[in-house]
Amino acid sequence: MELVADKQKTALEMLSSALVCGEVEIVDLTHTLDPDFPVIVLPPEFGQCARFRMEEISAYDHRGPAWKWNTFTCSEHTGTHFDAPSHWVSGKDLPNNTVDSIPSENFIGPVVVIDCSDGAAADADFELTPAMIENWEAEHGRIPEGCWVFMRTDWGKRKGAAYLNMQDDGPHSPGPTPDAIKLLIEHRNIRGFGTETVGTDAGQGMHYTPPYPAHYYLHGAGKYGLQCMANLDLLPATGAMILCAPLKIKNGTGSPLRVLALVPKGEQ
Ligand code: 23J
Ligand code: MN
Repeated sequence: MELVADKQKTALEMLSSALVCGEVEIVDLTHTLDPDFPVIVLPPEFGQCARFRMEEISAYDHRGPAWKWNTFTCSEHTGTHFDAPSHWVSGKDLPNNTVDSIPSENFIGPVVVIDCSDGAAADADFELTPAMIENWEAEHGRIPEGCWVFMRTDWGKRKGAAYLNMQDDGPHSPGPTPDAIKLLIEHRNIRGFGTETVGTDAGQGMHYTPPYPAHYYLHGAGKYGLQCMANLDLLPATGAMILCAPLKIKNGTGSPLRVLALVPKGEQ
């Protein structure tokens, strides 16, 4: 009698079993869309970002006896959201620079997390620098090409006015220096950069050269941004993957979305 060899499991079958048995866990990195969640506030001469709003169409009543539904409105850049290259002037002429045209393989991939939470707790204007990235790499290895890089600040745990941290001279929240973002793009060729703060840039990011350097360099290089994320403290420094598919808005510069991380058990 012929022996039937055990069929080798495909990568997807292995992932499926890992999810079923809890070997790989799902961590939600998304804030709830809520009218109270802060949006970026720009200097008054500029157009402003709309908060999330919801209006009831019917709720099992005379407007619709057996159904409930709502209409919501918001900016492309409200809540936990994705930034496409067309969001910034530096990326305006790139091919596939809008949320509906970005090739979808970019919406799933590995992520590394640089923990800046101690620095951000001590200084609201904490800067992620090239030296910090190199120190991180000395401990965790080189940032792989095509990887998402998340800057953990625990800013997602802030409530109310402490989130934007608006002062007389504008908002104060941590972010990367121009050189740090250039290092990640030019020498590591990352796929995108994600933060827990209201932008990929620091609150005072308009004072760098160029202003808002994360937006300027990332989108000019065809890279993506994720902002207003939550729960980055539940991710390992390396070894997680994210799913981050924006809504398919025609010519959209960004979109609110659900960001999910796949994390090996016991690594959070
Ligand atoms: C417009 C202008 C400046 C910034 C932003 C938007 C964002 O942070 C955003 O949501 O992309 S810094
Ligand atoms: Mn944005």
